[in-house]
Amino acid sequence: MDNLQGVNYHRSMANLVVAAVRNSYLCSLGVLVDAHARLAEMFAEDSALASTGRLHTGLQLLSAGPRQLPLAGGRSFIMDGALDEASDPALVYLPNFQLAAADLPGFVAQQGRLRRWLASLAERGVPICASGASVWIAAAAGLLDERRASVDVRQAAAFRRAFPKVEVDLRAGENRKEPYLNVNAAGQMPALELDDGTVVAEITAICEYLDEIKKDTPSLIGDTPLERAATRMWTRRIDLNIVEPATNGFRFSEGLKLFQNRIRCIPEAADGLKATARERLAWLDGLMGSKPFIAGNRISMADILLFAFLDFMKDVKQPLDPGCKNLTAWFGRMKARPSAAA
Ligand SMILES: N[C@@H](CCC(=O)N[C@@H](CS)C(=O)NCC(=O)O)C(=O)O
Repeated sequence: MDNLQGVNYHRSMANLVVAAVRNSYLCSLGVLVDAHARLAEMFAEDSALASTGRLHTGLQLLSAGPRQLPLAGGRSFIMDGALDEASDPALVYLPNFQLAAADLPGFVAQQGRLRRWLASLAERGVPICASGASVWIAAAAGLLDERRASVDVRQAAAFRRAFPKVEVDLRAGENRKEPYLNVNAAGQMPALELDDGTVVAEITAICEYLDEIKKDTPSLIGDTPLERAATRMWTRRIDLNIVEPATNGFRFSEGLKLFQNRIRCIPEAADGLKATARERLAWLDGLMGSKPFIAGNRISMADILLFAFLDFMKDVKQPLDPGCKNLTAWFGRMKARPSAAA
């Protein structure tokens, strides 16, 4: 136990404040309270631990609303006090709470006192953790600006609109599980959720939908049946022959750790898939000749799809072969467009 000498347990375990709003899930706190109690017992019973420090469990359950707080599940709980009764918190935890997604923005806007209290503690360096819907409160208090947050996928679109300076972390594979599968049964991003709850998925379907409803800008699909056919032909060739093999090549090799528990991965296919994408790029390079854009003289969805994925591929060890001179020049022209920087 010698290596524990000097660690300030008194400080590190002291004064945990749980600041709850109505409909909070305080039951999950049972685990935390039990852990504290067990640690306190260990410190009391073990003479080696007792000599290194004293465990002070200062858990306070504070209400951001009335003292008798209604909890999720219809019960209520008499809290230890109000926010201003916090005694020098070393850590603040905001538990998840239950509210319909549509009501969240309004509810969060009403929590001005809690937001100001959190902001002032954060300024003093007190760590603040939030789970579930409480992430909205932390974001509204300005604690997450320019940072990442995990948000329930059903709330992700509304959260993005409310807090555009917070990145929503979907890399943890939530997209391959319920409840996201209710949004997009294919388990992939992007998915476009409309105000009436209808979902459109698949990149090309989303682009075509947006292109059709936005009549005041030039079409990226085409203005005539033939232009549209050419865009769809090239888009399909790029999607099936370049994007899919290249991204699966990545998923089955460099991305294997991230993807192996989400989808069927075939590591032995990775090299072949990458080679397929390279060959099809070389094929496309030959067909490009001096055409300014993939489908001819006008920019289209085919250019944007390929540009976006080549930009991704260069970061995952599948850069465009500089020998593909026409495509390299085209990529440079695409990158120089102001929209590429947006
Ligand atoms: N065919 C799909 C492909 C989309 C795709 O590859 N999405 C990637 C992100 S750009 C994704 O969801 N990756 C996470 C995963 O596959 O679990 C589409 O057109 O929407």
